[in-house]
Amino acid sequence: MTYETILYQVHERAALITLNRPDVLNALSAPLIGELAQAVDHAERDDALGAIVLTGNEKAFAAGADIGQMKDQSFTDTYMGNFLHDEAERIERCRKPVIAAVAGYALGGGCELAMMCDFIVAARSARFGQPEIKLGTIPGLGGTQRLTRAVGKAKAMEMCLTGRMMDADEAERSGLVARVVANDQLLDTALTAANQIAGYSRVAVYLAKESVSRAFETTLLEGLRFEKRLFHATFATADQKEGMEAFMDKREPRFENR
Ligand code: DAK
Repeated sequence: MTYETILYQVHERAALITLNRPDVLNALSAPLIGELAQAVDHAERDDALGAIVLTGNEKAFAAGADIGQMKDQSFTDTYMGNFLHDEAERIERCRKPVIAAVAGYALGGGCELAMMCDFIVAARSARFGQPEIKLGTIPGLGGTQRLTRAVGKAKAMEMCLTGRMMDADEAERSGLVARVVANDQLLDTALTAANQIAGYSRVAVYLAKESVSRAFETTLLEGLRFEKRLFHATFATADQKEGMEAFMDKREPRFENR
């Protein structure tokens, strides 16, 4: 498969997808989002892979949707064309864990894309923001919702209303990113985590992802019930038997994803 706006590589058991429009700070054009959705699909269908890392370059993860492409669209164009929606949904639907490895700017749709991933590892250089207000519009790909759930109302409201960016340390303190690492450690850290995840029982990984994700969609009581059922379900898998037997035998488990 050849792509024009992204790069696709495999590192052991993880796919590495790199946004690749450096001249425009990886602005999210329709072709880029389309190729990203295809690449996620490709990684999801490859049984040899257990996780995906999504990254940009040193200057930008992505500086938002492509303003040149958006600026002349009418309400009808964006509404009837369902602007970037189907492709973005494909990424959200991915069952394999997706880690965002963010250096430089993650703004607007770029910040929203990073937040769609299961967790974010940030380089010290990372800057997160929802600057749409400066363009006379508002976030449209989850910024007002996911950012608010991640960092709380006060900071989300401030960022969406003023367009202020957060640096990596503030993002980590606020719960937006899982870890901050030195710039030159970013990809290694994200790929190591992806390969660690890919080495576990895939059934257990999917169930864990599903259960944490449910916390964003339901009440605590329903979420706890859901988690308990999934926990019970793991006892129907061979991997749970293998994992616990291996622990008792003091050896490494051999998971077969069943
Ligand atoms: N779109 C297009 N081009 C962009 C761009 C963008 N978002 N961001 C940067 N570029 C281009 C610049 O125009 C410049 O191009 P040339 O002049 O070299 O041709 C090149 O990238 C380098 O940028 P700068 O010269 O501006 O670089 P600086 O270091 O001076 O500044 C910056 C970096 C990130 C602070 C600045 O570029 C900037 O403010 N960029 C715009 C950030 C922004 O406003 N982002 C939000 C865009 S709105 C939805 C889906 C998605 C969305 C909404 C709905 N649905 C599914 C409903 C998303 C909306 C958005 O993201």
